[in-house]
Amino acid sequence: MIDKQFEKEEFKKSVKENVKFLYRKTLEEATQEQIFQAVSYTVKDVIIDNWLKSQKAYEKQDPKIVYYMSMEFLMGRALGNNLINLGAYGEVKEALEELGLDINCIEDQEPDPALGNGGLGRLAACFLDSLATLNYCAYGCGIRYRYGMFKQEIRDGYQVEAPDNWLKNGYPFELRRPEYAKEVHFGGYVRVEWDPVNNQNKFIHEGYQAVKAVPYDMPITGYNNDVVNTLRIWDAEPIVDFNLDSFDKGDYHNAVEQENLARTIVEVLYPNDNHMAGKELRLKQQYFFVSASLQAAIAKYKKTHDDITKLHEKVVFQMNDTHPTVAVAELMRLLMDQEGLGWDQAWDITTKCCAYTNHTIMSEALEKWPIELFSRLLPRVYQIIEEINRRFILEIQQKYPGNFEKIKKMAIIYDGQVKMAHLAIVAGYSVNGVARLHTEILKNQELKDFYEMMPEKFNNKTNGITQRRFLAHGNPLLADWVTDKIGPDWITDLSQLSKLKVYADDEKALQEFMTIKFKNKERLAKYILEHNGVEVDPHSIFDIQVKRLHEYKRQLLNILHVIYLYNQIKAHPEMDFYPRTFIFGAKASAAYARAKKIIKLINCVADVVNNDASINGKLKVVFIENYRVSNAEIIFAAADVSEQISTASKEASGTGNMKFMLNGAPTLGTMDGANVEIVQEVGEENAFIFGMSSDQIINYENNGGYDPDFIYNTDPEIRQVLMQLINGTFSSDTEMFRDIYNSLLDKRNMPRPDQYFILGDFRSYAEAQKRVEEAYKDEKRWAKMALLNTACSGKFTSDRTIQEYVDDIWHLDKVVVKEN
Ligand code: 26W
Repeated sequence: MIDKQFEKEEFKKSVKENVKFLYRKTLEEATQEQIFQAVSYTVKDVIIDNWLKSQKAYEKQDPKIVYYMSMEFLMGRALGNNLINLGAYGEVKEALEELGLDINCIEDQEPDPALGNGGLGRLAACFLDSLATLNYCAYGCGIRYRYGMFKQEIRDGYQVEAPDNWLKNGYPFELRRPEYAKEVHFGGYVRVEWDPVNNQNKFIHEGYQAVKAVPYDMPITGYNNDVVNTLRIWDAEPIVDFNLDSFDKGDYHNAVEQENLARTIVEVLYPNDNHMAGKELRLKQQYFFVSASLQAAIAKYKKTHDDITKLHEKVVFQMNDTHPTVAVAELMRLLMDQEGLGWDQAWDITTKCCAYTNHTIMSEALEKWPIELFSRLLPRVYQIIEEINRRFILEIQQKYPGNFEKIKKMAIIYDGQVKMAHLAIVAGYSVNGVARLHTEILKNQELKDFYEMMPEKFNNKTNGITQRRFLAHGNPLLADWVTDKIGPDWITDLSQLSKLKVYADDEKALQEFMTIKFKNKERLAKYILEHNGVEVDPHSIFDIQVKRLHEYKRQLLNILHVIYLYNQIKAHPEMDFYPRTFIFGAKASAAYARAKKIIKLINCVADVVNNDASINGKLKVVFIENYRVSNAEIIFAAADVSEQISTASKEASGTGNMKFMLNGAPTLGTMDGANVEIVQEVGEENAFIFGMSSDQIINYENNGGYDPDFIYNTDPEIRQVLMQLINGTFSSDTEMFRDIYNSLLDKRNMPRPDQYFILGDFRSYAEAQKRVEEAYKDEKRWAKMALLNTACSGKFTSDRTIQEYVDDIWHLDKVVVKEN
């Protein structure tokens, strides 16, 4: 049912009024950005009614609440998504047209709230969408970074980072909630005092610096169910005139430092993905949002419950990787020092409230904090971790008497460091991986000792994505076609897509499907022309790799193969070759020099290939600048081939792979992460699988690596490609790509050359690419394959993932908000 607010006339009136009220302008005078704001306020108004209604329903029904604790939420734009979920996109589009406005232009005015890096942050955003849609009460807890993920500009082929000042015009979909502010304390020391009344020690934290945490709430709308949940992100403000305790009075320097602390703490998102830097400010950020969120959760619980020992019946904290793991010690602190519980009771509650998700096995991503830093910054929390560690070591000794290896491998504090994953596993009641293969690797390799000691904690939750954003909003043509064929239920039940299988041999349906793909390719071609100035042919195969730039994801393998194809075409101009457009999009962490060089290489290859008239436009290479959620939606819809080519065992799950599949692009990939399950769903004949298996890779790794020299010396075509990195083919500066060349071959290169088996998998990849070309030439076969990818993607909805979390870990209650 359409809300009154979204009746066209009402809506138009409201937009005009907002423009007047906000900017003292008429619609004709207002800029597109101002109109975006006005439209958003109209939409927010409707959302706020549902938000209040949801709050009322929750108060009445008292459901268990999940707090999804995450340093990152990669939300993407809110306006279009909210309109989809409110069932009002069509009406609003028409209303805007009647006002002479294009909804796409209006949507384009919104900055992408990019408060995340990549997979982990986007997963958090998909989960919030599914939680609201499935009628569960959930809070996202995070940080309101002033500057989110940097904007990527490409200058002379290099990545240049520009600040992302997403709040500069004010963000319409947030609400400041100063009445829920909390204090967070850093530094200082702990004084112990005997408490004769309760017959126990009292720990008093003194000499600290305090920061005020102020929450901003963003509404998370469910699909067509009136549910509005909350993403609560914390801003930091100086404490002045806020509970300044007597200790601080007159301490001018401390006051100034507190002011600085508040100013820096939420300033910027660390743009590291899968690489731990050990920066003090990052630990401050973690403790800041965790402490504030826990305080708020406990306060909320106590408003309507008087027995804190039953907290776990109403509350669960899900820790999105180890980044918020300090939560377990902070919860202990709050339960003991604030609520007055003893250790055993506090531990019992904590271990029933906290659960941990692991998102990576990359060893350089594992968070370990130096004791010195940790104990200085969080003295009381560190004391608690020490005690957790002491008790855990006793447990190890009891279970494995005399086995010091176990202590060495499992201790929470060891080698001068606090190991956050160990803390999360010991204190959490659930440990999950994010795809079947990933969970098996955790159990049998990375976390083997923990799995053997506490097998009951380990479980798998294969990731998913929300079809509301990545099909309904991102690919309206295909969404309408699907609805036309099987009805609209797929929007909340993606398993319905399997009904499309009956069209796999229906020529008319296949043609419609491919016509939509073509139109989406034209849309992307237009985007590329506007943003990159490169003309690409929508009749060519759109072969796409978009994701963070990382060596393990092997964009380098992709571009080396492009060079190889280029050489082939040059050497055999008469050769039969189906035109191909290789499209890349990727941000590299600002400090990751080799990753940035790979971007430069892609752009240098693009320069040469795209400007070589002798190849008749058979090959094009495009690097899409500033890959982010908003352009991702357009990119997935237009893909023919989905590149998922990580070194097996390294990609925990991947979620881009699922977005491509949903939009009808077959996977060209390794048997890694969720690719394994994608192939299982769609059938091997509808994917292009290549490369070494995770077992083979792990086996090599455990036995000192493999020998890329052998390949270099015996495969002249690969050798030619490598030579071209350093002989001036792609840069007159022959040193430009020396480091990349060395990384593949140089034995002095630590820990070993070609760590990611690029040469080892090259031939197998090239053969798989050949199979892609053959398949694409057979139009009917390709159409069937593409359609079947969409039809078999039902498993990969985040609705399914969330329901599994609810059934196995969270045990939430369904709430009813919308009365029928
Ligand atoms: C401490 C620096 C740091 C920052 C981010 C370490 C690790 C991370 C993330 C855990 C990296 C990440 O985003 N992992 C991705 O998580 C996705 C969601 O589960 C998976 O689909 C991806 O395979 C995984 O790389």
